[in-house]
Amino acid sequence: MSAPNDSYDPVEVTPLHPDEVARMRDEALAAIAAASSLEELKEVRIAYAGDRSPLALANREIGSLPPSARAEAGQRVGGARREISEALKERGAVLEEERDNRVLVEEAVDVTLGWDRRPRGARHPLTTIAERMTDIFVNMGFEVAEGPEVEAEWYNFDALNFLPDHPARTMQDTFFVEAPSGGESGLVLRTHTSPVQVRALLDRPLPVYVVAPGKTFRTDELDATHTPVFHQLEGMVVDENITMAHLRGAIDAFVHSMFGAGLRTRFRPYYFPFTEPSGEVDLECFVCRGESVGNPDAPCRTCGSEGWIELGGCGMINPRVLVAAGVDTERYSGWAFGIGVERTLMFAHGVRDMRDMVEGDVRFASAFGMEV
Ligand code: FA5
Repeated sequence: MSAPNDSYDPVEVTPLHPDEVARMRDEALAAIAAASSLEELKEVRIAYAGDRSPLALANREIGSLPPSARAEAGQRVGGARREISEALKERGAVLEEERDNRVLVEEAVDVTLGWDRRPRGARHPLTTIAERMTDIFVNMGFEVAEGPEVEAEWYNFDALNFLPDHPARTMQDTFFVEAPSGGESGLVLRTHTSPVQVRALLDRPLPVYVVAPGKTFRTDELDATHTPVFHQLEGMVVDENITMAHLRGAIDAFVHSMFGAGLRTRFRPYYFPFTEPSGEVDLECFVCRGESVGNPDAPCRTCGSEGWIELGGCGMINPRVLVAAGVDTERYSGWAFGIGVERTLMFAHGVRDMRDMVEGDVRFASAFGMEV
């Protein structure tokens, strides 16, 4: 810094001369405009706005001016430094945006590229078998229908002709969600996919040909052949002149497509409140084809040497259900069935224990391949 200059007038301190201040400012602005990267701009900032920059040094000379000249010189230098600081900020913003855009392009990751060192996920075999089961009926011309998993008691029980004291309604079988109140039906976790029968009949014009795959819930203990959360495939036809022979034909077509051509089926009498007559469908054991029956030397694990495997329930829809859904029972009749998806997976792939399906061990799912 120069010594105090008490006799300022007309002495001038060169770095504070207006022309010199303007020159330093212009040089700085030109360097800022020329900076083509954030690194270059950082150098420029140090050179032209840092502590040792020409204008910072000039600023120090202000103290050597006589007091009367300090304000004007201070404004001149301060104004130039402000302009430089503004220019640095603006150029910095432009260069940062350019850098961000460049990084987005240069460091883009192609998430669709294959990565062969990590095992690829597979959809759960229950999902894929439920889709295969559904597709067999879609190929026959059936539509897919849906209903909620948290279902009104009316759809799950009343509309299906379950009397108020039917044992299936008790706490042993049903997860109750909300008690009935004010004339409104209560809510349950649906215990079967049959409520979709009523929903489909109320939603669609007749004739109706639908299948409804879905999740169902019962207060069953988890063991080798039961799980509290399982899946069913419901099927239903309501049309004119529908007989049990059509049901038999549709089930046979399903069985042949799913388990193999030529397998026999049989209907055993059974009871469901919503079908009359009702039956259970058995499928000839596709492993031993009945040869294990009475033959202790060649036992069959698939059918337990019984020769038949139970597939699900079925029957002609009880006219009371059709009436609850507003169907003219003089003109229309129908049938329905409900098949367990877990059981179908057990039979189709020889799975011995249903717990393997629900415990989430990826080794179980990956044994079925990478079917998508
Ligand atoms: C029913 O649920 C009837 N709604 C089926 C039906 C539909 C009959 C239409 C007539 C007309 P059922 O309770 O038998 O029926 O169950 C059908 C199938 O679901 C059984 O054969 C079995 O494969 C499967 N299933 C039942 N409970 C369980 C469970 N806890 N775990 C796994 N699968 C089950």
